Amino acid sequence: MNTPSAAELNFDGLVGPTHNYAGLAPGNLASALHKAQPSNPRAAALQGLDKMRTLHDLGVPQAVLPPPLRPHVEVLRQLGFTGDDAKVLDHARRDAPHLLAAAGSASSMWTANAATVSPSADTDDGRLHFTPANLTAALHRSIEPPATATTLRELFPDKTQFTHHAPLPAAVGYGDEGAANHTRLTPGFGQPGVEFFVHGGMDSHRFTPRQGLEASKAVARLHGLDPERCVFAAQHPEAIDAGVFHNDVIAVGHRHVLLYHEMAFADEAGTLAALRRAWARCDGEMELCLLRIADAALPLADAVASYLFNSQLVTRADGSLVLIAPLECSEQPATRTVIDQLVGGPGIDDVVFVDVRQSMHNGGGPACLRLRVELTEAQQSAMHPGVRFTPSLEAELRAWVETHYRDRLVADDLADPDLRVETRVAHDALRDLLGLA
Ligand code: SUG
Repeated sequence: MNTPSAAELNFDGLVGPTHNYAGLAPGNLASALHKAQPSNPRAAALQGLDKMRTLHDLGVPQAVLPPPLRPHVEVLRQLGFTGDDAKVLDHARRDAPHLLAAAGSASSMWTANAATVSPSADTDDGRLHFTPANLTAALHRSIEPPATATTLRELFPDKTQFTHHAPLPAAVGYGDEGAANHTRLTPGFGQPGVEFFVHGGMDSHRFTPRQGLEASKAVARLHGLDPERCVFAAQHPEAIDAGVFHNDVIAVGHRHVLLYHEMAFADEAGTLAALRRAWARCDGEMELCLLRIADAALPLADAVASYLFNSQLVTRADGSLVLIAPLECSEQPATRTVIDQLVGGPGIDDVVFVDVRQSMHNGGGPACLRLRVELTEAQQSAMHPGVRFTPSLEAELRAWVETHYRDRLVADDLADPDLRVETRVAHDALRDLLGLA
């Protein structure tokens, strides 16, 4: 149960004004399916704010992470394009549209990939640790870490409370996609828990796994975690080939509950045994609740299409657990049946469906859009207050979106000099609004 001294905040990525569908993401079926369709950045950002408001109204502490400035002209310069910004963007549009798309992606919205976070209850120095993900699997995401690192340092500046590590080296086998492959289970906020790291297995044929075991182990070392309360498990290779590019597409955990699909892990029995052993090292009477969804009940392809496992599991103000599921889950019969059976049973008390379709079309469900940070009361006081989600911040953010966002974007627009100006003005206005210098 909640101890009053600590709370889990969900930091949702604000969708940036260049949100578009470029088909850039390896192993992500939705991204490939929606490639080159027009996007609606304004709707995407408003859907994100709607989701935050839903959680806020449930009594779940909510905050925002601001997006970096895009297009990222510097990466195009690094790749050999020269001239002023307008020329660089136009040359890329003509000669290498895939590079323009990478420079223009708003992919930082999926903050589950921003970093791995270990709360102070788990770390040997009693500080909260952040390691920004290196995101080496694709160019458009590999340019995120420097800005993410800067933002996290800005929001969590107090060195006595927070430790910020550098992203891991960018080498084959060290790919790190952050919290999307990291789940923390705990008998209660503020208490030591189990840190569960999932990496890509070796036998996928269609898609290359994104998360390396060596990367997960390095993060656990950097964060000073107790090895007896860490579990490392490989993803099932068939799942990766079926479009499970991150573990959070096939499993979700919160407090004492882990909801997972039969095909999530290469060695299901071994993984569950390791989780139980690690759980036994945590204090308290609370039993670990492992909710397994069989492939016969929900075939892997349906699980990937509906994104059931990319739901958020959150604790409502009254202590009950709520599944925040994508609207698509209510529309797909097999998923809907599974949810109806889960709700009211052990572990999950209720379900709320949210419409994040603009993000879903790029393979980003509710859980992709948030980074969980468990903070003690002192740490909550030490973080930058301007990003705490409140109804008044929400109103300001809605007005900001309405003012600065387009409602249609296609590939060539990323080279539009007007868009470059619009995104800069929006970026500066947002920093003011959030009280960032
Ligand atoms: O890295 N999509 C992202 C989606 C990330 C979802 N995050 C989690 N599962 N935690 C990705 O695959 C698509 C961009 C494009 O194609 O335009 C993209 O990057």
